[in-house]
Amino acid sequence: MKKILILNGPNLNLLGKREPEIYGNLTFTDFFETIKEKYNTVELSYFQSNIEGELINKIHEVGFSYDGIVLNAAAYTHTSVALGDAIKAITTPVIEVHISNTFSREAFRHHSYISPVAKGVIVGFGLQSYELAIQSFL
Ligand code: CA2
Repeated sequence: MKKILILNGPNLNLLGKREPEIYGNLTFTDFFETIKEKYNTVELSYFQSNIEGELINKIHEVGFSYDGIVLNAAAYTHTSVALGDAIKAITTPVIEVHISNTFSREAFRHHSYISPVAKGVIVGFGLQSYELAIQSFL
């Protein structure tokens, strides 16, 4: 069975609880339960942290054995050289996802330290962005 990790960055624990006009009203844990059932031919796991170093540790932990990482680094996308370096150092392919269309938002969201080292990027399809990434790994 393929192993895929969904890795979420800062503030994504607030999904479904704040700013529903941008991010929708489903909590990520509810969404995760539905996709675990839907994609039951893969071993899906989920980790969220608001701490940059914890995200990097997780990338190191799974990055040589898993088949894929679906990463929404949230605001660290636009700031973290360290996350970009971590992805560059591992062998597991990473797909960068975003819920909102970052290109229709503020200019500082147009740059990503993840995109150059990602296998691909899926932006702006709501929570479906995660599903599209999983499908591409299958
Ligand atoms: O659209 C995305 O998925 C983002 O990665 C979300 C980040 C943002 O900084 C990126 O530019 C684009 C923000 C995540 C914050 O999530 C919240 C969810 C609910 C309420 C408040 C924040």
